[in-house]
Amino acid sequence: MSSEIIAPQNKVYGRSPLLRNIPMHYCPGCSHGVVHKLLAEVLQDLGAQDKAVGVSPVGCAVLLYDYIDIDWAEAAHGRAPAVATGLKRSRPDMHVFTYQGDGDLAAIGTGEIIHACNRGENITVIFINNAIYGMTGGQMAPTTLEGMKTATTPYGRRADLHGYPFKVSEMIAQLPGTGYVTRQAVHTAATVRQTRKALKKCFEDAYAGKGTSFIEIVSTCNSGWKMTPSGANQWLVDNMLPFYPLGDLKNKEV
Ligand SMILES: Cc1ncc(C[n+]2csc(CCOP(=O)(O)OP(=O)(O)O)c2C)c(N)n1
Repeated sequence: MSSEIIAPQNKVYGRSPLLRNIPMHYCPGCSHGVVHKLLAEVLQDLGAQDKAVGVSPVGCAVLLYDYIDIDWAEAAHGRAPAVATGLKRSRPDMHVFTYQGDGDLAAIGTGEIIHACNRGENITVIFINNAIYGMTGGQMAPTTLEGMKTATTPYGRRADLHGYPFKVSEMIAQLPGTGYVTRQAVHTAATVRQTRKALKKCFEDAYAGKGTSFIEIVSTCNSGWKMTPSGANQWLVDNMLPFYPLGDLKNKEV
């Protein structure tokens, strides 16, 4: 099909000019690459190449700053919301965002994310929930499902021993400082399109001063989960989405 007859909002391939042409370091099937591409497209749509600063995490996405041609800061594990707070307060004219995994945001960085959202910092938070510590070898994360096998829960997560899986977005939506809180995924063309729309709204709302925008993207880590890419997508549908249902959790119009 020729690209001319595909409406721009339906395009799920092609390369944004903001996406630098470097080799991809992610495992085949990893959700991070898809989200990086969407992020580049949304920043391009917003004309934000010279008006955006991202704060990249520690985790598999640590090299995010290499992929997208905007300004970046790199934060210590879990500290991205604190760094983003400083950036946004000193440059309110910029789109400021963090990009964090579940180990980064929901374990070591729990304090930072709760307080940044409770203060209502006008930033966008992109939260990649793959239910595992991908970079360090697949250990249990706060969002690991009950029964899910990881490197540190080889017989499956047990709530009585390891605690309950943490629904981060539900908690974040309770905080008065958040404006838009949504949970999306990128395992199908339809969910990729929906995530692109939600991501754009996140940036627009935070820029308009509506408080913190928070987008959780329910993701796969097929290497850490020890599955094929398509097997991981199916596992996400069968196990992750019933516990982490997709959709908007809060949409505060200010
Ligand atoms: C202060 C600190 N503690 C621990 C680590 C080790 N560490 C690096 S990445 C990581 C987990 C990453 O998992 P997640 O944030 O879920 O991202 P993913 O790799 O799955 O995308 C940990 C614990 C570190 N680099 N710094």
